[in-house]
Amino acid sequence: MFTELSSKLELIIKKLRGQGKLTENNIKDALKEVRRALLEADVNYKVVKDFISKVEARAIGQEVLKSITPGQQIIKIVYDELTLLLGKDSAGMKYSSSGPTVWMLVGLQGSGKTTACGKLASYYRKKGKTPLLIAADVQRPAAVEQLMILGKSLSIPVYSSKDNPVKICQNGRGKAIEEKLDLVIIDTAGRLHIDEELMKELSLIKKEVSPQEVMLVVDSMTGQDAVNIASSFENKLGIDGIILTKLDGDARGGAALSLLSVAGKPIKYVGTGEKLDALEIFYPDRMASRILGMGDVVTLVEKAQDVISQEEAQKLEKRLQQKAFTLKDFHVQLQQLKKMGSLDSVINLIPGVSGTLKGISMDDKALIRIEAIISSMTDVERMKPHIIDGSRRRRIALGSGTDIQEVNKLLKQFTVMQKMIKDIHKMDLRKLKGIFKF
Ligand SMILES: Nc1nc2c(ncn2[C@@H]2O[C@H](COP(=O)(O)OP(=O)(O)OP(=O)(O)O)[C@@H](O)[C@H]2O)c(=O)[nH]1
Ligand SMILES: [Mg+2]
Repeated sequence: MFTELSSKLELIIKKLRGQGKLTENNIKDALKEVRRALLEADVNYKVVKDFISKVEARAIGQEVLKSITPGQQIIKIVYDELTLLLGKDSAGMKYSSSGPTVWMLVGLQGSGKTTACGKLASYYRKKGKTPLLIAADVQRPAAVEQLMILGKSLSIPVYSSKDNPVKICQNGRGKAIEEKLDLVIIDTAGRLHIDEELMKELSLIKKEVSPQEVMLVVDSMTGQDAVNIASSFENKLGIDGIILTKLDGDARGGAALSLLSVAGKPIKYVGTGEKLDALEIFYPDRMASRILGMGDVVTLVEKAQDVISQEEAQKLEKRLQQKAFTLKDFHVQLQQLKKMGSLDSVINLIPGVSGTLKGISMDDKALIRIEAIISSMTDVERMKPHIIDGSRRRRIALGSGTDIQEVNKLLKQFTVMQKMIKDIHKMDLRKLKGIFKF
C-alpha cells in the first residue's frame, strides 16, 4: 500500500531532517519533490496543486524558518495537510432508528462489492450486529451463487429470489424484520461502465428501500478514474461514502488522496486483501502517517487485540517490559500474526519497518519455513539465540529441512524484530504523536 509514494516521501523527509538550517529555496525544492512524488502516485493534478500551495504557504512562514527544527516543522505541516486531504476525522456509519439498518453497496463490475458485503457483514457481526445479506445482482448469472457461498462460509444468512432487484430488496428487508435481524447489506449489480440502465435500477432500489448508507465500492487500481467514477455515482445516484478496495495491490494510492477533495465523499473503509477479514476502517490521520512512512501503531494494536487474548497480551507485555523477548515468544507471535491477516499487511503497520525490512520476504510460505526452523531449536536455544553457533545452525537446518543460510537469515531477522518490538514498546501513543510535534 502506497509503497512507492511512501519511500519517496521518506527520502524527502530524511533529507529535510538532515538540514540544520532551511532556506526558502530549499523548502521550495523539497516541495517540488513532494509534488512530483504525488503526481507519480497518480494523485489528481488539481489536488496536488492545491495541496502544495497550502503546505508552501505554511512552510515558508516565519514560524518555520526561525524554529530550531525546521525540518520537523515541515514534516508536521505535510502530515497535517495530508490528514485534511484524507478527511480529517473518520466518518462513521448511519443506523436506522426503527427497523433494520440497511446499507447498499454499489459500484462498477469487479470493484469488490460482493467481497465488501461479506467483509462488512463479518466485521459488524463481531461488533454484535446480526447481518442479512441480500443478493440483488441479477445481472451476472453466477452473482447470487457467489454471495451464497460467501454467506455460507461466514454462516451469515443470504436472501435471494427470482424477482426483480427492487422486489428482492423489499422482500429481503421484510425477511430481516421477520427474523429480527438488525443489519441488512445489499449486494447490487455492476457494469463495465456507468450506464443509465444501471443507475435507474440502483436509484429505484434506493428510493424503495431507503438505505441509511449508500456505499460506493471503488477499486484503487483504477487510479485517476476512481475519482470520475465516484463523481458520477454521486451525481446520478447520491452516495454517502466510499469503500476503497485492493489497496494491498500495487496501486499507487492516488485515488485515496484525491477522492474526498474531488468527489466530496469520505472514504469509510479500505479493503486490503481478498480474505474476508481484510477490511479496515479508514482513519485519515493514521493513513497519513502510514503514507509518510511513520507506520500505524494504532491499527496494529487494534488488529492484535482482535486476535490475541487478554491473557496472552499481558504475558507478552510483561516479557517486553523485561526486555526478554525471545525466539520462543517470536514463535508464538508468528502464530498470532498469521491470524491477523497476511504478514505483509501487518508488517507495513509497524513504524519505520518498510525501510528496515525491505528485501526480506515475509510471505506466508516463508512463515511456514520460519516456524519449522524455530521448531527445530531446543528451548534453551529459543531463549538464548546467541548460543546458536555453527554446528547448532547445521543441526537446526537439517532438522527443519532448510539450509544454514535460511537459519542465519532468520536469526538476523529476529534481531531486527527484537529491536523493533522494543522500539514500539518504548513508543507509546503520546510519543508517537510527539514525532510530529517535537
Ligand atoms: N487483493 C484484493 N482483492 C480484492 C479486494 N476486494 C475484492 N477483491 C477481489 O476482486 C475480485 C472481484 O471482487 P467481487 O467482490 O466479486 O467484485 P464485484 O464488485 O462484486 O464484481 P461484480 O459482481 O462482477 O460486479 C475478486 O477476485 C475479489 O477476491 C481487496 O481488497 N484486495
Ligand atoms: Mg458482485
